[in-house]
Amino acid sequence: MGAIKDRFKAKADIVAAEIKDILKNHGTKIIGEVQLSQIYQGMRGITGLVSETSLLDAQDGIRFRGYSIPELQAQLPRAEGGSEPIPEGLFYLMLVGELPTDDDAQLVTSLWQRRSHVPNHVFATIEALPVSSHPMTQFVTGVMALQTESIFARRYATGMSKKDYWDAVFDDTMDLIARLPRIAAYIYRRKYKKGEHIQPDGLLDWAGNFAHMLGYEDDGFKELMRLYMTIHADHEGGNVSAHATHLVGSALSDPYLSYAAGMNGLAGPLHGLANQEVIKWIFEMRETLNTELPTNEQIADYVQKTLGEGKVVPGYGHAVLRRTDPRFMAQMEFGKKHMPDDPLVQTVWNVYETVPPILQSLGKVKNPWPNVDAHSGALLVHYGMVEYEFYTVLFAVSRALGVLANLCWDRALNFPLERPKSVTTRLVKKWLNGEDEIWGD
Ligand code: AMX
Repeated sequence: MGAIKDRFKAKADIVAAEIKDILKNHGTKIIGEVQLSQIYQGMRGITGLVSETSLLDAQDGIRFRGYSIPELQAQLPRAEGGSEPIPEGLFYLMLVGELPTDDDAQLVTSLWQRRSHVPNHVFATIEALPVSSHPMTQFVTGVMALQTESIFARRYATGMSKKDYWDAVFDDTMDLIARLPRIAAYIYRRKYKKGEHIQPDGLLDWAGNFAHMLGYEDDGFKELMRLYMTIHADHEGGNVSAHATHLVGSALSDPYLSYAAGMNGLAGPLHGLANQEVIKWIFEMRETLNTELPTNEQIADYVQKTLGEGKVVPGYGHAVLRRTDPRFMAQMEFGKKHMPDDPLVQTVWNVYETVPPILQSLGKVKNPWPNVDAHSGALLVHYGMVEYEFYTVLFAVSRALGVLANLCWDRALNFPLERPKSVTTRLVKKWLNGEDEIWGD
């Protein structure tokens, strides 16, 4: 672990000194205005966070440390014989800020292999839940049970210097990421495969081994997992899962508690649950229309029906993005390469041709284009993973890479407790009448 930890700390010390300098010389600069409407509308467009690992551009989509998804696909290390990037490389990039060599990525793989043991009480805790529990409920429960292993919590309880917080958070981060695939695969096999569990394969990379423990030995599925785990990892700091992890971590809750909080947010239908909603919506459409491959006209009618029922079209729209999500495009490329004739995948592409103009015509949808969730389910179904309630767990395993790399940075940069100001509508009304100030403590 030493080499990566040392490299991270050396980088973080440089950035900490830069931030100190920036704040000393420019700390009072005004960076924007806040309109009253923004505080009632989910704080959209208010810049209020620092997240070093990735940056979202409304037009170009996500960039991880400056690299776009196609650039990462070309430049990150791959598994032997594979053509997709391995998530270990992306994690290294987010953490250290530099593209890893093959050896660097291999080092991350071996660190995670060594730290992947999950204690029995975690499985026993999951077993205490009804099998019918949603996989995300089981997953977050498993993570909470694993919190007994937190090095940060233990060291904090015995008295740890503030300057060592980052070190304990780093150790927890590596342990937690290493163990998540085992917990997720356990839940999948418990819920859908009669509890027939599969032991880890110590020779495989992190995502390849995850695919193996889920029960999918197809090389195509392993490649899909590498791509999936890479593209879902991070989407700058303000989305619900990243922000919740950061917020809870700012109270010095350990990485297990913080990550679990973030994943409870990911489980919401407007966030990570959308991928299960998408495939459910397509399955229902195929059943209603009684065809495997609906025409664009049939899809258009079905979209109108969905909208008429007061529902959103899942997988379309975004709070920040204003174009087709490059993560959707990366999955579309994967589909074209591995399964161009699959009718479900073709339906996803036909929906892509049909939905944007309809959403555009509503006049209120700011982004009519597909997001990451519009595509992922169809690729998974192709390989036989039809249990769509499980999809958000895959998202959660991937999202650990971004939110936990961020937590390491939060502690290394000594970011303080997050505590924005809130107001009441009563105060707003008084302020509008000139009777009170809107700023308080
Ligand atoms: N279908 C129908 N209506 C939509 C829509 C969609 N896909 N996307 C947005 N709208 C509607 C909103 O409901 C809102 O209507 P209202 O004024 O009557 O309440 C209006 O358009 C304006 O919304 P917006 O500013 O464009 O979007 P937002 O920032 O408020 O919300 C999002 C963004 C993603 C929650 C929204 O587009 C949505 O609900 N999409 C479908 C669910 C989805 O795909 N979520 C996944 C997001 C990605 C992720 O986190 N994994």
